[in-house]
Amino acid sequence: MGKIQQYRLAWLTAFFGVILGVSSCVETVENEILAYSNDFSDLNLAGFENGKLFIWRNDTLAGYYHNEEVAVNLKDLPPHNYLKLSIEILIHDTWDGNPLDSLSGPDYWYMGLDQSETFRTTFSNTPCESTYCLYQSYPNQYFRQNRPKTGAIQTNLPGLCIFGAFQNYTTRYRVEQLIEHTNPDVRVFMGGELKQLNSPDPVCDESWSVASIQVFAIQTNR
Ligand SMILES: [Ca+2]
Ligand SMILES: [Ca+2]
Repeated sequence: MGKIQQYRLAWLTAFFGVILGVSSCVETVENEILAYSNDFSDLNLAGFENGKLFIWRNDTLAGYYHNEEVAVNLKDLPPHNYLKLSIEILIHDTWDGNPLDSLSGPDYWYMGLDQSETFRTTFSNTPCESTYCLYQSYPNQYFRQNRPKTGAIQTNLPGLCIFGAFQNYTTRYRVEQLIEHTNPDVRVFMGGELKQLNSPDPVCDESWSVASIQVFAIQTNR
């Protein structure tokens, strides 16, 4: 091999080495498909477990729920190595957030795929003063001390039950999660673990409902 050929070979090796190095390090999205979208406006509960609907302020919602789990089973999703979930939920009435006082909290909300819980947090709808504040974990996982309603997309809604006559007692959130997943079928679940031992009607004291669920199938170059 002549000197020029050796030089060319070395150069080509370096060149393709850089290309391969870049492509193996940087993960880019090749395809993103909205595989499932349900805002319950057409009363569609196909594939649901514990699905139930009610109308609140001219909007059809799934719920309302207390210490319950709701799930939707989806089949034949487009090829993917990630799923992105975007779920809008409404947190009604007197959620208490983080406190470990054995009477009123923590008030957990969680979600996950198949058998795996991927997100667990708490919400608080309580007024927050300098002398008294029940913090929530959202938008982080439990346990973090964020002020009530941190990360909300809407707060000026009345409560559903015990504080149905009062503004600012329902809070709307859009919870988003990007999760590694490849199987064409999936079970998306979410649930509440609420505690209100000093209330004669805990379901009226605090509850939650689902306004919409979107599932995106994402394929990257990996
Ligand atoms: Ca409460
Ligand atoms: Ca509570």
